[in-house]
Amino acid sequence: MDMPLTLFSTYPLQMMADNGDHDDDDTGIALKTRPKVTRPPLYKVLLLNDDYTPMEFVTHILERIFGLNAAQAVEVMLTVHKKGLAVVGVFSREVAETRVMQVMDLAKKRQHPLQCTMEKE
Ligand code: TYC
Repeated sequence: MDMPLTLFSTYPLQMMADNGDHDDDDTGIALKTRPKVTRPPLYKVLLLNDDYTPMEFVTHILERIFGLNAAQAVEVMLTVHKKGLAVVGVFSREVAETRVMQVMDLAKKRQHPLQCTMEKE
């Protein structure tokens, strides 16, 4: 009987589980093999310092886009200000891309030179 496809939708695991029995060389003997499961890569989102973006704007970004509370946002903003950059979060590729875009869009709208990038962990 055909199984409905949705039963096998197991994202983010990339292969479905099975019973691990595979008669790969047609010997009639089913050997156990480990199903290969891999996790999707994670991406660090980095905020970069500059000399012009107001501290209040960066703090606002960290609260609104990255969900930090006021104290955390000031702390991370000051880390970027002093050290030149900081990791502001680690996300799936899609979420990281969206957050970077949101930061860059808001910075552009307000004409601040703030830079936000992502890199694979
Ligand atoms: N260096 C900026 C200032 O003195 C503040 C700042 C902090 C800018 C963090 C960017 O990612 C940044 N106004």
